[in-house]
Amino acid sequence: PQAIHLKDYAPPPYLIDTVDLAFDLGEDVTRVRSRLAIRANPDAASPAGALVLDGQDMRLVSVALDGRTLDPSEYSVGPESLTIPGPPEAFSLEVVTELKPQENTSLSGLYRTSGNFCTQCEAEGFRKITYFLDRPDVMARYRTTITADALKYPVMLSNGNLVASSKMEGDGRHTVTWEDPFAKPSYLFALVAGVLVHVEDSYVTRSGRTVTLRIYVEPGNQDKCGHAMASLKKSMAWDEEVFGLEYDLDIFMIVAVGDFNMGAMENKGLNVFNTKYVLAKPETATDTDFLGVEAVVAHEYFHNWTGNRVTCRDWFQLSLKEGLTVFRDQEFSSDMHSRPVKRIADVQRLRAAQFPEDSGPMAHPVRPDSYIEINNFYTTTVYEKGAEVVRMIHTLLGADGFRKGMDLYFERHDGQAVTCDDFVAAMEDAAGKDLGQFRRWYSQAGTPELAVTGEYDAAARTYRLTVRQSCPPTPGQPTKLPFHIPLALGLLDPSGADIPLRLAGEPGPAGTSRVLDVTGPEQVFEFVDVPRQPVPSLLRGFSAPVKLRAPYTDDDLTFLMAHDGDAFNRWEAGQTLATRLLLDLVADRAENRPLELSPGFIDAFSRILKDPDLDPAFAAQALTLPSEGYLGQQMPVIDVDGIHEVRTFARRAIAGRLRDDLLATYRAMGGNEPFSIDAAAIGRRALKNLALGYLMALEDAEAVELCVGQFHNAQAMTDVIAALGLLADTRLPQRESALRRFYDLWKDEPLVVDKWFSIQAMSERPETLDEVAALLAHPAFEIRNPNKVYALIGGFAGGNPVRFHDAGGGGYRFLADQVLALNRLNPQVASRMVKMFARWRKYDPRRQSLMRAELERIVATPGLSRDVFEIASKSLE
Ligand code: HT7
Ligand code: ZN
Repeated sequence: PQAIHLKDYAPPPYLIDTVDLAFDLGEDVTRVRSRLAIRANPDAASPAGALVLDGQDMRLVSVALDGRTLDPSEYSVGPESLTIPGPPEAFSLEVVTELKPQENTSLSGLYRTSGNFCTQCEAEGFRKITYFLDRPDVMARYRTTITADALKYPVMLSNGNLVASSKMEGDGRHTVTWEDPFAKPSYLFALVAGVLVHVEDSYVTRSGRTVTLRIYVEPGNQDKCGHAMASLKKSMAWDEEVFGLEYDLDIFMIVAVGDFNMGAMENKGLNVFNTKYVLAKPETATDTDFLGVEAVVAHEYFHNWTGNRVTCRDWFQLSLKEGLTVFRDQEFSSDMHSRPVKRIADVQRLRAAQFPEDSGPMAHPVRPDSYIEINNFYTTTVYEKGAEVVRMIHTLLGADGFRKGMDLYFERHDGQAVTCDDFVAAMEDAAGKDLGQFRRWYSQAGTPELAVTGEYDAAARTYRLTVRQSCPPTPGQPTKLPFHIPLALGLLDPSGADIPLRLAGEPGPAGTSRVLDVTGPEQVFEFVDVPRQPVPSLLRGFSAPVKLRAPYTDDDLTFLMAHDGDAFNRWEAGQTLATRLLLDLVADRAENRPLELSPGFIDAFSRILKDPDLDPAFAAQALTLPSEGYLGQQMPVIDVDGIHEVRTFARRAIAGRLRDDLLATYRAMGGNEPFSIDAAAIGRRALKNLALGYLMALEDAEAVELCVGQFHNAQAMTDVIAALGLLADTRLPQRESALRRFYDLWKDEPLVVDKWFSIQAMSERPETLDEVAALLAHPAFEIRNPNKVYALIGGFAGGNPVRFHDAGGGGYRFLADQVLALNRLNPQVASRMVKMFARWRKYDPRRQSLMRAELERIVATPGLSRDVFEIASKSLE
C-alpha cells in the first residue's frame, strides 16, 4: 500500500455545488441515484482534465452526463475510482450504483445494524455509497430522497430539514426528502432508516429560535434517553454562553445504534451515536458511563461549529476539528463538574494512552505528515494531544484572547475547509501574540521533557529557576527544535502560602501564579524579593503536555501534597511520590529484598482519607495508586510481574494500616440518599468504592461481606460493578454466583453484558486467558459487534497487563488470532486491536520475541487490510 503525504496536497480539480441523492432501500439490493452539479475549480493548480471520482465496493449501473447516458467506452471504472476523461467546464452527472449493505461488516459506508439501515461516512465511507470527490475540501449542498418499505422502515432520516414525505404507495413503500441548507463535505452525510422510536424535547436559542431535539433509539430504550437529552440542552446553552455559538437548523437529531466503530459521529443535524454514549439510567449505567454520555453528546454537538461549519481542508488537518472539539468538551465537563477532578482525569488519560503512543513506533505529529490509512490516525495524539495544544494557546492568550481568536476564526472561515495553520493564525491575529515557534507543536512528534532545577540565594533574596527542554527522537524525526512551552508555576513559602512572583527587571506588583514562556533549550528565570527558600510548584494544572523532571525530595512532595494551592499539583505530588516509592519496591523485589512501604507515605494517605474538607471525588483520585501501565512507562524495561506484585503489596499494606479509616469512609460515603448524578454524588460513590477496593485487598470476612452485600443490594450500576469487579479478582465461592446472577439479570441489555465481558477479561486470576477464549463462544459474544470486541478482547489485551503479557505468550497468540479474524470483517476494529502490540520493544527479550513473532505472522498473512498492515508493519520497523 502507498502512503499519502501532506506535502502533495493540491486543491481539487473540480468542485461539486449540489448533490441530489435518491436511495431505494431494499432487502437484497439498495439502489442509489446521485445527481451532481460539477464545475472545474477556478483555484485548481492545473487545468481540470479528467474527472476521477472515488468509489469502491459498489456495482456501477449507469452514468449520464448532462442528461445523456454514457456508453461504457466513455468512462473507465477501477477498483477504487470512476474516471470520465475530459468533461465540460460545468456539467451535471448522474450516476446509479447498487450496494449490498447487509454484507457490509466494516461499518463504514451504508450498513445494517439490528435490521435498520445506517451510514458512517467519516473518513472515507461516502465513496462506498456513490462515486464522489470524497475529500473534505469539496463542500456541497445535499438533497436526499429515501424510499423504502413503510412497515420495515417507518423512520427515514437524513441531514437537514424534512421537506417532503409521501404516504404508502400501492406497494407499501413510502418516500421522504431531506434538504440540508448548509454546504458540507461528504463525510458529514448521514442516512438512517428503520424501526426507531424517539424522545422529543425542544430548545430555544439565545436569539429566540425554537429547535426540535430528538433522540431516536430502538423500541424499549426510551427510558434511557433522559441524560443524553439533558446533556444536549446543557451543551447548547454552554456553547452560546462561552463561545456565542448558536445552533443553526430547526431540528437536531441523535440516533443510537448498537453496531458502531467509534463513540459517535457529528453528521450535520443527524448525529449517529454508539448506544454506549446515549443510553443511561442508574440501574444500567455507571457514573463513568453517565459522564461519557454527557461528554460525547457535548463533543458531537460542539462539532456543529468546530468541524461542520468550519471543516478540515484535508485529513492531515484532522486535529483542527478534533483537538479543538476535545478541548471544548473538556472545558464543558469542567464547568459542569469539578475542574481539578476533570483535569486530573484528562491528564491520566493522556499519560495512559498518548504518552506511550508518542514514544512508540506509531508516534506522529498532531498534524501528521503522511498516512497509509487515514482511519489509523483517529489517534489519541490527534485528539487528546491536539486538545492540549489548543489548551496551551488558551493559556498563552488568556480566556479573553482565546475567545477573540475563536470569533475571528469563524468570521474568516465560516463555510470553508481550512488548516491548523489557519486556526493558529486567527488566534495570533486576534490576540496580537506571535505563535510562530508555538506551531512546532503541530509538526513535531514526541513528548518533550522539561528538567527544572532551582537555586535560592538567601543573601540576594533571589530564586533562580533553570529550565532545560529536550525531546526524544521519533520515527522520521531524529532531532527536534525547541518548543514554546507555557510553564505555569508558583513558589510556596514554608507555611505553604504562595509567594508573590516578580522576575528580575519587572516592575511590581506581582501575582502569585504565573505562566513563563519557555522557548529555548535552556533558560534561567530569576525571581526577586523571595524572602525564604521556596518549594516550587511547577507545571500547575499540567500547563503543557510534557514530562517534568524536578529534583524534589520526598519531603518536598509530601509538603506539596498537603499545601499546594493548585489542586492538580497536590494530586500530582502524591502521584510522583507514590511512583517513586513503588518503583523502588519493584527494584527491591528484583533484588530479593524484603518489601516495605514507607510509613510516611501511608500517613499522608491517612491525612487525605480523614480530611473532612476534601472533595470526595478529589480524595478518590488522590488515594488511587499510579496504574500498572503508568509505572511500566517509567521503567526502561517493563517488569510486568514485579509491578503487579508490588502494587498489590502496596494496596494491602495501605489497607492493613488504614483499615478502620477505610471502613469509616466506606460507611460515611455510603448513605441511603436517592440516586443522583450530580458531581457530589458521583464523588461520594467514587470514594466509597475506592475504600471498598482497598478493604477487599485484605479479603477478610468483613470486607467480603460488605462487597457481596453491595453487589446484591446496590441500586446503582456504579456500585454493582465496583463490587462485581472486586469479586472477579478473587477465588471466593461468591465470585461465580455473582457473575452468573449478573448475567441472568442483564442478559437482555447488550451494554450491561459488555460490562460482564470486560470484568471477566480484566480479572487478574491466572485462568483469565482460558476464560476469555471460552467466552468468544458465548452466545452473547458477537465478533461483528465492536462494543463486544472492545469489551472482551480489548479488555483483556488493553486492561489486563499481567495476564496479557503472561510470559508463556498465550495472550499474544490469542490477540493475533483475533486480529486476523477481525481483519476480514472489520479492518478498523482489527487495527485498534493490533495496536496493543505496538510497544513490544519496551519488554524483556523473551516477551519481545514472542510479540515480534505474532506481528510477523500478521504481516505475512495474505489479504491484510491497509489498516492492519500499516500498524503491524510500522510496529516492526
Ligand atoms: N468525528 C468522528 C470520528 C468517527 C469516525 C472516524 C473513522 C471511522 C469511524 C468513525 N466514527 C466516528 C467522531 C468524533 O470525533 O467526534
Ligand atoms: Zn470529534
